[in-house]
Amino acid sequence: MLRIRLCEESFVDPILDGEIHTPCHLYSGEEAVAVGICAALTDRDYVFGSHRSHGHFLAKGGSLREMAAEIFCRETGCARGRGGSMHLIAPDIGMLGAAPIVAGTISLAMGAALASAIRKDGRVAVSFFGDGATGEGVLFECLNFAALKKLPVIFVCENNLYATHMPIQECRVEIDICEIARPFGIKSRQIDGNDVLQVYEAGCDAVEACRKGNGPVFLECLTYRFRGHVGPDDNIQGDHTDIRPQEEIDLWLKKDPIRRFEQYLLSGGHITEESLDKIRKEVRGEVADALAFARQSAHPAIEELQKYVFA
Ligand SMILES: Cc1ncc(C[n+]2csc(CCOP(=O)(O)OP(=O)(O)O)c2C)c(N)n1
Ligand SMILES: [Mg+2]
Repeated sequence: MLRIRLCEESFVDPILDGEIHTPCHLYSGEEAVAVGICAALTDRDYVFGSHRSHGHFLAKGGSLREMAAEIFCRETGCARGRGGSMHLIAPDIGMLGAAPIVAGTISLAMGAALASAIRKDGRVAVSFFGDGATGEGVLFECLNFAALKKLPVIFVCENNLYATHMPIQECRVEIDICEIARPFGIKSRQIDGNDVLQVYEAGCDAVEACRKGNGPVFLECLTYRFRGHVGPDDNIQGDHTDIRPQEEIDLWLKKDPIRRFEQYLLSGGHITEESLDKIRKEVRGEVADALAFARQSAHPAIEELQKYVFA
């Protein structure tokens, strides 16, 4: 979680300075969802992300250097600098891709789960998507088909209460998103997405159900982004303004998933302040190394501009 947070925060200045050109949807505040779920998976399982997937990529075990290089659009990036922040991929470790199209990878996750069921290889596929994706028809088609075929797929809705700048109450009548899976006969739970242990437990249960042929599972994780929709702030008027109520932001800052887990570890005597400091220092070093690597890497060659582009 710390690796994700420090990485995200390290992008803030380069974004504001214009050094990073790709639109960046930062994941600060939502780390417990990606980490809790991915900790329940193995390298052989599959993950599909969205436009806000830095956390999914890192939690699945993606290389920090390759992610930073991709965000800086360099040849050494995980998509060779062609994709940017929203096209993160690492097939070797099961991160099969992220995409900017809202709900665009849900059917791909279902397809991966179908392949796994046909091959009987025991792999589970996870589809991470936001509350905004519940407005897309493809989600409902996938819920039905996955339920019908009992596919090993976990639908993880990261409900951060907003789709761009639209509060959830203005988008839907039923704001408990977990309810939408029940009519399809899918086991569904709403969990505290800022409590990494709760997410992990729910992830383990869901993985077990899928491996036993009792999938799919739907998890709604309640969470909140600490940064703007895209970039560090909500700059919809061209200025840095966050349209979310300050009291709401303050409330969620108190539920910071990293601080909560640190406090849990400290108060239970599972870790000392000194070891926490050591971890922070190590991760800061890793992040600094990744950014230096990205900055030193070459841009894709101009003569390769149309290579890997398919029309
Ligand atoms: C099909 C489609 N429609 C609209 C957009 C523009 N868009 C990008 S992100 C976004 C909102 C997504 O909200 P949510 O799914 O809740 O994810 P969050 O940004 O809150 O993590 C929209 C509407 C898009 N990328 N794709
Ligand atoms: Mg949202």
